[in-house]
Amino acid sequence: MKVNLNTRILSKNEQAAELNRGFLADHKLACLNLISSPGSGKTTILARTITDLKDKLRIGVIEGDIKTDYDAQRIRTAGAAAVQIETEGACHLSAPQVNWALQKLPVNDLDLVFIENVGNLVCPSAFDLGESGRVVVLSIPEGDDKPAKYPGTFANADVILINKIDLISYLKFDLQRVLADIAVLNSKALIMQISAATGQGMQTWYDWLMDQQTSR
Ligand SMILES: Nc1nc2c(ncn2[C@@H]2O[C@H](COP(=O)(O)OP(=O)(O)OP(=O)(O)O)[C@@H](O)[C@H]2O)c(=O)[nH]1
Ligand SMILES: [Mg+2]
Repeated sequence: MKVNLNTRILSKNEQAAELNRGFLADHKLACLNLISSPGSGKTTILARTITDLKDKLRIGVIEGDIKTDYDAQRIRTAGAAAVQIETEGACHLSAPQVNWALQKLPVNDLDLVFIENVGNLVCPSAFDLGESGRVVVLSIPEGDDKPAKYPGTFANADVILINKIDLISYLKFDLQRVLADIAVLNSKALIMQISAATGQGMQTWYDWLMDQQTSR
């Protein structure tokens, strides 16, 4: 038997990511993978987005947490369909898990699927889930050194949301340093300063989201 060593053997995760990409394309669905540290505000951003865009964009959410379905409950309370994945210890979501969750969402009635990854600035960025875009959240209380310390995650973002901007005057956070560090890592990412608590800056985020849906 002859083995062609130039043939790339896809890993189980990559195969599932390809399946997800095909499934999302067939259903004309945009899909955004949301990555951040625990507590940066991912679920709060999603809940506010769902409420504010309820007449314009039909959103479904895949929630990833090590344990509990608390976040899926928050999403349902905000008015969107949600499927919770409990990873039972794993620090990131995998493409096969997302494949399973996509089958459970009412995809024919949706325009956009968010995947809220497990709170972690390291592992999630290494796993392709088949998403059409990556959104990384950095919140003010985490500190202004995070892009430099976790470069892989910030380098692969399409959008970087700097959340909890309402707290900037209370904490030592050098916004210019963050912007300069991100510029070194990623010149194409859109950077938006927002507060999911007060609504500040959210319109820019909504405008970008609406563009994602119409460009499918
Ligand atoms: N001041 C302020 N607080 C916020 C903002 N966004 C979120 N929070 C608070 O931050 C805390 C964490 O928010 P979550 O939305 O649960 O964060 P998360 O990233 O989903 O957390 P995990 O799912 O555990 O990773 C909550 O107490 C929120 O009310 C904001 O813009 N400003
Ligand atoms: Mg959450």
